[in-house]
Order: sequence, then structure tokens, then C-alpha cells
Amino acid sequence: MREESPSSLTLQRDGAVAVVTVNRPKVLNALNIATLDELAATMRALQQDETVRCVIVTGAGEKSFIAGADINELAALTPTLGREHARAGQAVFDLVEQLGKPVIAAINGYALGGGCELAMACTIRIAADTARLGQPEINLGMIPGFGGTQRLSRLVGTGRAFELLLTGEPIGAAEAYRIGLVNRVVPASGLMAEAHRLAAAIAAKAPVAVRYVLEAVRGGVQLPLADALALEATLFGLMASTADMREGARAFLEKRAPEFKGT
Ligand code: CO8
Repeated sequence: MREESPSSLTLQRDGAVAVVTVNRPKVLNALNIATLDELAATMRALQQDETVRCVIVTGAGEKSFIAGADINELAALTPTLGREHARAGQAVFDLVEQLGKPVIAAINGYALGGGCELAMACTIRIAADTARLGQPEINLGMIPGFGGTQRLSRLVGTGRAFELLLTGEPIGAAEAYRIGLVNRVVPASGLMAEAHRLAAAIAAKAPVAVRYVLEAVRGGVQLPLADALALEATLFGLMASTADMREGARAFLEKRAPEFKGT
């Protein structure tokens, strides 16, 4: 495993899996502008790196995934800066959502405000049983600005989103699982092992197929069903040009494990 350490993020590689850890434990990994910039630069580099097949995002320490945007910076925002800050954060989370590779949020504690928003921009969310998730912005006299009002309602429905957004009360991992905010809940001690297991399993699939699943689902939900189905059919047609699709079918018929090459 090789390690690079920019100031507020750490980046580790484990084969085809990259682990990005937000590392500001003194403020429960709150996201300041510098950290968001580093996250964007790191994600762009991982996007370009063809040897990376899956990314895990987590927070340093045992207490917090990310406790939100850094409130020290929010307190000083003017209207113009507030809008720019929100748009900049949204762009970073859009990048995570549109990375073209699966991003797994390993939620190891508080995922509040911008932390919950980042988790929602990820492809799959695994929570430690100790995690707490929520959008407490209303308690600060503000609303989410990094996509929370939109991604939360799309993930859990408007009724539950309104309740979380209007009360600001965090929920535990079990409740987050019940409402579909996280995919699975595991004991805190096994969180990273589970995230690595899932990441490795996905990283072993045919990379083009993985990319097209992401594109079909992300692109399709924005479209009327007929257009979304056309998108799916087009992507399926493109898949038919890959060696991996032929290998997958041949391996099944020959009763052996496929060897995918990413072509
Ligand atoms: N920003 C800055 N510092 C923070 C943050 C944060 N979001 N969260 C915690 N900290 C700091 C605390 O101030 C404290 O610092 P210090 O030791 O210097 O006093 C340290 O982290 C430890 O925190 P606590 O002592 O509070 O730890 P507790 O275990 O008592 O409580 C909580 C943990 C419940 C997580 C508590 O820290 C808390 O409520 N934090 C704030 C959570 C929150 O409101 N998050 C939402 C922030 S707003 C947001 O994310 C909006 C995003 C969109 C912005 C749009 C751009 C314009």
C-alpha cells in the first residue's frame, strides 16, 4: 500500500482501490474551502488514473465521517461569497457523483450537513452502527448548500427529506438504513474491511460495464423513461464492441471465471 499525504486529506492505494480520508479530526473532519479544493484535485487525479477502479471515501478517527462544512468559514460569508461557496462545493460533489468510477462512502461516525451531502453524492453508502447522519443546517439558521435539499429528497423521498431538513435532527445508522439513506450497516470495527471487500468485488468486474452502469443510472434518472431506455440500449450496444463482453459470455459457457481486461 502506497501513501501520499496532502495536508487535510490522505490518499492510500490498495491495488485497484483508492482510499481518500478527510483528515481534520480536531474539527471532526469539517470541510473548509482548502479541503474541498484538495478533494477536487484528488478526485480529478483518481478519475484520470486508469489503474483505479473504485474509490472509498471516509473520515479520520473513530468519531466522525465529516461533521459538515466548516462553520468558521460559513459565519463570515457575504451573499455573493455564499453563493460562490455553495456552487464550488456543489461542483466538487458533482465530480464525485460523475467520477465514472464507483465511490463508496464508509461512514465511520457523524455525517452531518456537508458530510451527509458528500455521502449522498457517493455511489454506495456503508455506515458503521455508530454513525449519525443528518442535515442540521436549519439549527444554524441556514439551508444545505452542497446539494442536500436535492439529493436527500431523491434518495429517501420528499416526506422523509422534509422531516430531516426541517427538524435538523440526526438519525442513527439503523434508521438511515430503514429509510434507504445508507445501503448497509456494519459493526464499526468492521467498517473498512467491509468497504474494501465491496470495493474489491466491484473492481474485479468488467470496467466498461461498471462505467456504463453508472452512466445509465445517473443519466437515466434525469430523463423521461423512453429516453432513458434508449440511453440504456445505446450503452448496451457499445458494450457489444468490448472484448470483455465476449469474454464474460464465453467464460460462462466454458464454466470458468472470466478474465476482464478493460477493453
Ligand atoms: N465546523 C467547524 N468546526 C466543527 C464542526 C463544523 N461543522 N463540527 C465540529 N466542529 C469542531 C467543534 O467546534 C469542536 O472544536 P473545539 O474543540 O475547538 O471546541 C470540535 O470540532 C469537536 O466538536 P464538539 O466538541 O462539538 O464535539 P461533540 O462530540 O460535543 O459534538 C457534534 C459533535 C454533534 C458533531 C457537534 O460538533 C456538531 O453539532 N457539529 C456541527 C454539525 C453541523 O451543524 N454541521 C453542519 C454544518 S453547516 C453545513 O454543512 C452546510 C453545508 C453547505 C454549505 C453551503 C456553502 C455556503
